[in-house]
Amino acid sequence: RTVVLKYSNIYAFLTYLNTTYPRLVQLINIGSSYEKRPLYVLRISNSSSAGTRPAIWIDGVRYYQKLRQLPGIHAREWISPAVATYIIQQLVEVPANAKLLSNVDWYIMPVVNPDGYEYTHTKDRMWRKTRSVSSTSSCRGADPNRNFCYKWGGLGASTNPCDDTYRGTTAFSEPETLATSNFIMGKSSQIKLYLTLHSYGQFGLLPYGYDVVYPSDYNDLLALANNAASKFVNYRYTVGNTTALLYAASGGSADWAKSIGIKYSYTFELPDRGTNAFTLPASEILPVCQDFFPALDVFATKVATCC
Ligand code: 0X9
Ligand code: ZN
Repeated sequence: RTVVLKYSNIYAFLTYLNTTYPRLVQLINIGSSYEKRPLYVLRISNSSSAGTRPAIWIDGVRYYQKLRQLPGIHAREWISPAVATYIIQQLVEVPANAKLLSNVDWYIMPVVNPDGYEYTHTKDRMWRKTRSVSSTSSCRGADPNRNFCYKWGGLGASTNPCDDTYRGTTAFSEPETLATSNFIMGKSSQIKLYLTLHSYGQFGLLPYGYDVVYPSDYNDLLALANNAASKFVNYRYTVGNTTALLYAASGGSADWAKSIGIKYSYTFELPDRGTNAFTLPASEILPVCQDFFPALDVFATKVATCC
């Protein structure tokens, strides 16, 4: 049975983990959204050197006893917080997954855009952006994935506050992207892999996405992504350069993560391929999560010694 959760239920789950597994998890408040909801990152580490080991960042997933749908950076993409939360639950509560914790720390932020998430539950299921108020328009919100500072304001980002891909007034105008970037910057020597979960399309997307540009170590990123994607059984993903596979879109979080020196930076567009699009049936949530999870072993193994 799938239950649609309010953001308060997410706090409840993260708080529950924080009190139940104090030696394994640390709940970190990294700031507040425009509407003053707290922004949370969960650190998962079994090591006394937590905070100094190689680490993996993931944004966008959620699972709690029974799996429930939650959104990530784009409010309507409910499967991404679902997968992020599932990952949290598996890493923290399933002893068989302990090997995933043996060499790396994990930083997981299930909901980057809680205001938009709440809005998709209460007012408009298809809302995508943040909920900030504009001084020049009655339209609200900016696209968080056009609001990061790397190549901000270039191709594929709108200057119109009423558009779904509105870039915002400035880079990091949105408190959600600013807080997220500040936190990651503070851990940038530790974080070796940045993974942002979106939907839909079933793509593993590699930098860059602002234009058809390939980083010099593209083949390293491609080899790891292909290795990870080879673990998927029921949902096949197409892997390649973001712009070549999708479209150019500047100010994206994965481009920014790559630009600050995080070697492995990926955007995964979770299922489906468009049949149900953003409204993936609840019956597919758990299969999508279970299919995705084995890829993390590939990432963790690489990150432990990569760079
Ligand atoms: O347009 C986006 O932000 C992403 N697709 S979505 O349908 N989930 O909105 C793709 C982002 C890929 N990254 C860049 N193009 N920079
Ligand atoms: Zn998205």
